This record gives sequence, structure tokens and C-alpha cells, in this order.
Amino acid sequence: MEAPWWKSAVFYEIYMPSFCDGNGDGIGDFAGIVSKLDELRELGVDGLWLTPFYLSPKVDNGYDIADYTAIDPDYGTMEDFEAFIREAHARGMKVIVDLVLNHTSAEHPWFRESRSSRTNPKRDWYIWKDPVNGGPPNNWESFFGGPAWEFDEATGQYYYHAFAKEQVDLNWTHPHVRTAMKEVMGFWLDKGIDGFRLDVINFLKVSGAFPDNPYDAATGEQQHAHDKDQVGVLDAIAEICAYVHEREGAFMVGEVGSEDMDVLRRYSGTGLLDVVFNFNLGSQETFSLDRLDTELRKMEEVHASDQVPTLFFSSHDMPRHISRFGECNPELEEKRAKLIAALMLTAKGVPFLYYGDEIGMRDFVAETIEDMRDVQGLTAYRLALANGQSSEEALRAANAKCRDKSRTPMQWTDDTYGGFSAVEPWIGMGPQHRVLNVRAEKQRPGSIYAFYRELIALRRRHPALHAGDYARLERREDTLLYVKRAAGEEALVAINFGAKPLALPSGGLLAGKPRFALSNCRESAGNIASFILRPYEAAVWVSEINQ
Ligand code: ISL
Ligand code: CA
Repeated sequence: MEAPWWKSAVFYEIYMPSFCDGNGDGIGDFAGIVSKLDELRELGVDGLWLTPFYLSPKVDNGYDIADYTAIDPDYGTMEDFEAFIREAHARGMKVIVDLVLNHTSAEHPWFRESRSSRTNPKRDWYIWKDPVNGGPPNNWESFFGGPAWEFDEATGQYYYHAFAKEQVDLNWTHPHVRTAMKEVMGFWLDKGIDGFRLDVINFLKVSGAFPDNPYDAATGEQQHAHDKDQVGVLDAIAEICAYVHEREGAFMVGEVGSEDMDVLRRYSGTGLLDVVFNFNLGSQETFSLDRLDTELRKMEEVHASDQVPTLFFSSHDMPRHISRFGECNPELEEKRAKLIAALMLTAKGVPFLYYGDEIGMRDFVAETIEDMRDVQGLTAYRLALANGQSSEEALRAANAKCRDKSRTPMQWTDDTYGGFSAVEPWIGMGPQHRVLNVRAEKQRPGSIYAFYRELIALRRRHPALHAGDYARLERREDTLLYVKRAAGEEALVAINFGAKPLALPSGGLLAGKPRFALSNCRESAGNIASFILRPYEAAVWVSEINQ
């Protein structure tokens, strides 16, 4: 049986409002994306993940959907969307769309109906509870901070929201909710999309008994024991998956935030999601090779034969890895960014690149609260002020939580607004855009961009890289070393994260005759038998083997 397309794809996340503004209003849109498809093809990515573009008041930049089958006018029209799909497909690219099944905008007609009276037929489409002792039904906190319950004066009950109060959680035990959402998925599949990225998919069920959540003794933070990963969530997911998988080739990646690999692994495999995001590999706050090594191994141990890992280090919810792992030394930052790229594109799993990482875009930090856009950051600010903190302290607390860091306009050129737009964008520009942009990076020999391009092309050429299983996975000093094997070939990957050179042992690592394929430090290499890996060097060899 031929492997599904997504197993060898290189995905690229496009944050809708920040990729390219096609109509000059300072907000990214479909026309803008279409104008950059050739750029993306040149980079070599062949799977695009679009963040939500549905009609939305955008309290959380579209993760609050008010109409699941309409395009938000900020991003264009349905014709623009269809043109985008056509153009992407014409270039051999697949498209997956981000769908938020867990909650709707409070402005969605379903919720308007639901809140209109206790007896409305859609009342139970959402999670309503009576007050307890004159307050909320339990102690559950929203993931953005503050209580997860909002009191509705008109009907005298609380509704549940895991995120902002404008993002109301649906009641997935209700069969009509499931049917309605399957219809939504069918609608987009009929439009020709190739799959879905499913937002917070492990949140679809909360504990029916609504017990209080416990607190972590050390940090004092609430543990989300009863509001995610609950019994029954897999049934709901299996139902969605059965429906979507009726369409040949339709792919589903689930966002499942869990540090527990035993929890994570429950969500993917036969009859379930194709893959789930594993945040544990790439989300650490500072760079740790021990952690990388441990997580790679854990992924290998935990995954069953029908499970495929994901590989990513940045997203619209995380600070960019180049800044996060930074050392205030641009040279070292750049070296490490290349090593991360090498890992993402050669290790076992499906890579998800984040727009702008290919040129080493850095984090943005809001200098005033007026510059801040993200609801999570703004909520932290409000709560800090309410807690009696000064505005400086509150701004610091807000910046710690704020996800604007990685959401700034794509830096295409050295123009005032980075070639993203002719007018001032909806969010501030990231640092150094005059020098750090696609145009400049394409011309700079040895740039991060050049390395990404080379890596993607190499990955595409070699089944051992895009489809291989590990034949060996080990750590030697500061180097991660692995051999992958598939379809009559082997690839050896050595990534030195340290400042010391490492002599690779003579022979024995690869069967056959190893051919040097790539390095970020040199053009060519001699015999692998006497190879000395340089500091911060990533190198790949390929060899043919007899099957
Ligand atoms: O669970 C978390 C922290 O314990 C979060 O990381 C959570 O998984 C994450 O914030 C969910 O993100 C997704 O859903 C949000 C939206 O704001 C994000 O942008 C989206 O990626 C609500 O829809
Ligand atoms: Ca626009």
C-alpha cells in the first residue's frame, strides 16, 4: 500500500493575519498568500496549515468562530478562498485548515439562541450550570487566566469557557453538536481541502461531575485534572475521524497539549487522528540537549507502529525558538536555529515549520500595553492590575504570557513594513526587519533560509529521510546521531549542538558506501571513516543498501 501523502510532507504554518496583505489594509489575506505561493514552492514546503479564517469577531484572532462556513471579510471572499486552494494545488501543495470544534464565538447564532432562554432547543449545545452558594459551579480556571465560568444575567446560570469568555465551550455529549460539526467538516472537504488541524481537541469533554480542580503544591497553579483528556473524548474524536476518513487522503492533526506521553499517545493511530502535536519536544523555555535527547527517545519508545510523531519548535502560541533558545549572541543563535532545522527535517516524524523561522525572525516584545494584541497577554495585564500590581509590573506579567511575540508580519523585504503591507500592519513589526528579510536571506550565502531550502530538497530526495525508521538513535557528547533506513537506503545524521568537535568512529555507522550529502559548515567531505564533526555542525550521509 502506498504511504499517505502527509507522511512525507513538510508542513508550513501560515498565521493568517500576518503572512501577506494583498489589499492594503494592514491585515494578511488570501490574495496575499496566493501572491507568495511561488516563494513557498521555492522554499520547498508542500503542506500549508492556515490558522482560522472563518467569520469571527477575532477576540482570539479567529479561534472564536461566529460562522463556520463563511470567510471573514478581513481575509477575502469565498471566491478568494477557492482561488487559493486551486493555486496551491496547482503547485503541488496540500492545504489543511485549522478548525475550532471545542468552542464557538459568543456571537455565533447557536450561542445567541442557547443563551436566549433556559428552554431554547440549543440550550444544551453549551455547558450551563446553576450557581453554587451564589458563585460559580466550581473552581475551574480559564487557560487565559481568571474563572472559566461566566454568569449570564438573563437566565441566571453560568456558562463554561476554557479560554476567553467570548469563546464558549460546546457540549460535545449532545448528538446535534456532533452532527452540526461533521457537516462543517464536510463543507470544507467539499471545497477541496486536504485535511484539518484540530484545535484543543482533547478538550471536547469535561468531567460530568464537575469536581474542583486540584492545585500544584509547588507552583500554586491549578492542575487541569477535570477539564481535559476526560473519559469519552476519544469516542467523540473517533466519530469525527470516521467521518473525515471516508474521504480518501483526508488528514487530521490534533492539537493535544499534554506532557504525559501516555496520554498523548491515546489520540492517534488507527481509527483516530493521523498525528498529534507533541509539544514536549520543542516547547522548552531554554535550550537543553538532554531534554531533546530524552524526548526523541520517548517518542520512539511510546509510539506504536501505527503512530507517527510530529516535529516542531515554534508556532503562533509559542515564542520563536531562535529567541527562546537564544544566548544574546546572534551568531550562536543562528547556528542553533540551523541545527534545529536539521533535526526537524531529518528526524523521524512530520515536520511543521512556522512562517518566518526560515529567515530567523525574532520575537517581538510590546513596549506599551497599547502595542499588545493577544487576548492572553491582555488578560494577564488586567488580572495583574486587579491584583494591585503597578502598570510596569502588569506589563511585565502580560509580556510573559503574550503570544504576540511570534505573530508579527512576515518580513519579505527591507521596506518600512517589510513588504508585508504598504500600510501600517495590525500588529507591530518584529525586530531587525530591515536586515532580516526573505529578499536579503536569499542572497546571503550560508543563510538560515538557504539551509532550510537545502534540507527540504534533500529530505524530499531520500526516502530514508522522509520515510525512514531509526536503525540507531544515540547521543555522543553534544551530538545527536541517528541512522534512518527506508527503501534501499540509509541516512546518517549527526548534529553537534556543542562547541567541541567530535570525531566520528571509523566505519560501522552506515552499511554500503556512504555519500556525503549535506552540512552547514562545509561544501564537501572526504571519507566518513575519518570525519571530524565541527562545532555546531549538522551533517548528513546517505548510502545505498541491499534489501
Ligand atoms: O493547554 C494549554 C496550556 O496548558 C494551552 O497551551 C492550550 O493548549 C493552547 O493555548 C491551545 O491553543 C489553541 O487554542 C486556543 C487558541 O488561543 C490558540 O491560539 C490555539 O492554538 C483557543 O482556541
Ligand atoms: Ca488585507
